[in-house]
Amino acid sequence: MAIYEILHFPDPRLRQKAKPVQVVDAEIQQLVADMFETMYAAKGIGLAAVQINVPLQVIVMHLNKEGEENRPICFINPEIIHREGTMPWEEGCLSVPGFYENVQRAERIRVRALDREGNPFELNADGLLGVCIQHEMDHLNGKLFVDHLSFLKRSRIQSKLQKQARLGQLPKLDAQKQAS
Ligand code: QAP
Ligand code: CO
Repeated sequence: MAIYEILHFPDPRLRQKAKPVQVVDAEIQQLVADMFETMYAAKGIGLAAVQINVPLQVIVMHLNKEGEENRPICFINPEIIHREGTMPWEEGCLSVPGFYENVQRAERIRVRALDREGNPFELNADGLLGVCIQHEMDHLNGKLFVDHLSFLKRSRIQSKLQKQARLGQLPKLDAQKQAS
C-alpha cells in the first residue's frame, strides 16, 4: 500500500488525458488500493488517477453520506451512456484545496464501467453520487471543476493556490539555508 502525492491546480499534469486500462491485472488492482488509501488519508470522497499523475481511466469514490449509498466504488474505463436534466451543485476537489463553487451538472446519469475485478457494470446515479462521477470523469479528460467557473473566479483561485504553494516552500528553503 502507498499514499501518493495529490497534484494541485494549476499543475499542468492535471491536464493529462487518461488512457483506457487494457487489462485489469494485479498492477491495476494495486493502483486502485493505493488510490483508496490516498483518498482516505486526504479525507476526500472521490479521486481520479490523473490527480496522482497516473494518466489511466481509473476512479475511486466513497461517499460519506449517512443512510445513503456509502460503500467504496471503483470505476475503470467509465462511460456516461445517458444524461438528463441540469442542476447546480457545490463542488470541491482534492486538487483545489479550500475552494468550493457551484457547477452545472446533469441531474441524472447512467454510467457503464469495469469494477476493480474487471467485471462490467452499469449504474444510475443522481444527487451527490451523480455529481461526483461527472466531476471525476472530467479529471480523466484533463478537466477541473474550476474550468466551469468564470475566468475571474478561476484566476483568483489560481493565484491564491500559487501563493500558498510558495509559502509552503518557505520552511524548506529555510532548512536548506540552515544546512548550507
Ligand atoms: C469531488 O472532492 C466532489 O477543499 C470530490 O480542503 C466534491 O473529495 C464532487 C476535499 C464535492 C462533488 C461534490 C476538498 C478535502 C475533498 C478540500 C473531494 C479540502 C479537503 C474533495
Ligand atoms: Co477533483
